[in-house]
Amino acid sequence: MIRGFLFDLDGVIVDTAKYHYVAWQRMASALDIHFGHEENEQLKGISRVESLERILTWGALTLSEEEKQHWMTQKNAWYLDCIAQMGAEEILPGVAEFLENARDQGFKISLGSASKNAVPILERIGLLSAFDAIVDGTVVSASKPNPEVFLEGARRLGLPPEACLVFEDAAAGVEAALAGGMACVGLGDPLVLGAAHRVIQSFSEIPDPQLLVDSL
Ligand code: B16
Ligand code: MG
Repeated sequence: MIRGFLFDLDGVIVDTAKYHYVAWQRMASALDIHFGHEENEQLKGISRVESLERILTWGALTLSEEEKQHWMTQKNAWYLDCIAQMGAEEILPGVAEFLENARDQGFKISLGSASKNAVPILERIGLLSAFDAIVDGTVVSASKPNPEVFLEGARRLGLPPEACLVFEDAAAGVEAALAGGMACVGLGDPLVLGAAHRVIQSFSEIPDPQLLVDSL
């Protein structure tokens, strides 16, 4: 029986992929590497360091550890500029209502995000208090599709993995949820997220959490 929800952040609660794109694009263009929307799609759910490694591989560029550190700091500074103006209006459709209903129905709720910026983002959009636990990139080191981020979320909610349902927008995240032995609902393209138990376009489609759980 599902008693807990584990929410990815970027692409599930807010669309920060567009801001990651701006920041990585700026870096790639400074390094003379092609970086388009197709490449950005492949970085969804992937940690900052692994994202950098992938971009360097695409550009066949080798950097020293110091240079890599420099570009990660620079990329994050550009990203922080982008998210500085975020507010509650950026919460994706139906999310706030779904979270409220989930709490009312007694579900436990954790974040399971690869981002190291998750807490400031949740503060800015006013949703930090909606979570019983926060597991983010400052807590875990293994990148999705490793299930660590969701296993730690389940542990912090005091639930076994099979009692948890993960919400994910990235193929790597769906893979992580399944590898952790959890149910998974994908948010977005069924062609990308087909391995999930169910794919929806938005939480507005199904505002009643118990109904969604019963449909799996
Ligand atoms: P940061 P999620 C992930 O968040 C993003 O999808 C991914 O594109 C990003 O590189 C990663 O967080 C790290 O983010 O640079 O802020 O630490 O989808 O797992 O919530
Ligand atoms: Mg995501």
